[in-house]
Amino acid sequence: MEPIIGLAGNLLEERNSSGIERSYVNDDYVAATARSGAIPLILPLVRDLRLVERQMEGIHGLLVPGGYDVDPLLYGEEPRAELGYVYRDTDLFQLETIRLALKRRMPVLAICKGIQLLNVLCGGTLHQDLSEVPGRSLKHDQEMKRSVPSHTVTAEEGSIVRRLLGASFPTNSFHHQTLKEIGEGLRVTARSADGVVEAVEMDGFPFVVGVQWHPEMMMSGGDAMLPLFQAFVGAAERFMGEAT
Ligand SMILES: [Mn+2]
Repeated sequence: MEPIIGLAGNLLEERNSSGIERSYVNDDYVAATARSGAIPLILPLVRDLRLVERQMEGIHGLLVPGGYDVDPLLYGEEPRAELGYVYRDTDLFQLETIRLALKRRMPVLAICKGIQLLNVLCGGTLHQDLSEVPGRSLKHDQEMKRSVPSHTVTAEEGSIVRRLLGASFPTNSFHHQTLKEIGEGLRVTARSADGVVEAVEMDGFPFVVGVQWHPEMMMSGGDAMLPLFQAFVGAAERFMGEAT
């Protein structure tokens, strides 16, 4: 039986007078999860965080997607001029899903904003804009098709990403924020050539991986990121087996 992967939902604000907000995740997350042998299930954002525990009862792995910028007040910083749009409710909901997943030792794949929230949850901080990063020289907001890789990432020895994707591999890049101080329990396992953190992992857990690139978008253009998704789904399958 396929494991169920919970996709932590986002809110999309209509930028017109209606102010309507839609619960959603990008279809790439759904498609990539389904193609990797799992059943995707979107967990809609709720503002009463007491509901999240039961919302997550039926899932075997948590995928945290990309989204708006993280509220810097959540990691003890004032907003800088370069900060983008922030919607704190999405941060609070998604942080709660990660907290509960870690509490249950459930597999987690945290993508883009997901890796940033994972870091903040563990007490880490972010660069609010890449212009703050000393020595930053690469273009991390590519102007190319979303499935096409634009920069190289180098993975640490003994890491999950290296085992699955190799010592050095190309990724796409769509971010203007990045990890600064690394949270407790996390280990940086991949960087781009200018030193920007591109992956973290949590030792002592079966599968907790955060990546700054968008593997789900690359899945629409080929199989390079399939091993990452399959390993995540495999870990969710083992979690499902232990739970029953
Ligand atoms: Mn990048």
